Amino acid sequence: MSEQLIQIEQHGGVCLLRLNRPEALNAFTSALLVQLRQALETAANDAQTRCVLLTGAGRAFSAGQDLADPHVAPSRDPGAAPKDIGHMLDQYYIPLALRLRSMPVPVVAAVNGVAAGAGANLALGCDIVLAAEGASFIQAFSRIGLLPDCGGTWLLPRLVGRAKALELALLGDKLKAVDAQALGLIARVVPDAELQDAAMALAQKLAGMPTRALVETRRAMDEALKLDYEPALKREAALQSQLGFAHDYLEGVAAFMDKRQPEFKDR
Ligand code: LHQ
Repeated sequence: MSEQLIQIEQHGGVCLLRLNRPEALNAFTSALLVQLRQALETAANDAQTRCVLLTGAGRAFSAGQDLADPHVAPSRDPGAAPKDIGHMLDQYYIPLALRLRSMPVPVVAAVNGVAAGAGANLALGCDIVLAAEGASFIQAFSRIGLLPDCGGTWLLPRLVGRAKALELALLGDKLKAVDAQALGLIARVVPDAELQDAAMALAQKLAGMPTRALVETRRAMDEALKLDYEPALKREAALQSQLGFAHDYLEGVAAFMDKRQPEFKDR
């Protein structure tokens, strides 16, 4: 049996996925990337799952691409042909980033320690990012002669503006979690010892909410980034029409009128 590089735990409606190569700070090998994508696919197809929570085992969230992986490590032999590391992105990272961004349920990242390179940008692509006080974010790419991938060039300027995005990407310095929150890069910071409980509580809260409305909200916001104001207003109206025909709207309004907790079930 192949090594289990993703730990999967089901907690009611929450599917917890834990990157599990702690000895290498959860750096991504192709095997880890494949297992993560498979785990997301399974969660996407499981009607019981209403929220995904992504975190890391050990002291790191992820150190990004495993630089010792023979697929990407440049050969020191001067006669060897250079490797096309873009293949690694095409084959593994892009499908993974797209899968995360199009999950039919909200995705929470609980950043438990350092998140570097691809590890940082996959976390930042999640819907709500929580971090432990001791966690940090590093756009490590420039340190090794590369540019931010896994959506970094798209996400960073949108999250923090061009000036700070370029500062983070060009310098590749370590950004503490509290500073990441102050910049608007992530949503919340909690004390280290409270991260797992706080992230699970948040994920459970999201799992009890109207999943379809949450996912359409993400979609509408991502689409609105490409639209002018009036088309964005019209897109909201079109999506709202669809939500208005669905069970959860009926249930949400009925529960409000009846002064009881709603039971949402659309996905
Ligand atoms: C690692 C790694 C690592 C292997 C720590 N690989 N072993 C996409 C597609 C194609 C090509 C290239 O890239 C990409 C996207 C990317 O992600 S590029 C960016 C790749 N990541 C990095 O450049 C980060 C490299 N790591 C670091 O800078 C540091 O390790 C950080 C700042 C993450 C943590 O520093 P420390 O807390 O001081 O830990 P450490 O450096 O001592 O690492 C602990 C161990 O983990 C160590 O192994 P050892 O056997 O000596 O205990 C490291 O070699 C290993 N490790 N990152 N990416």
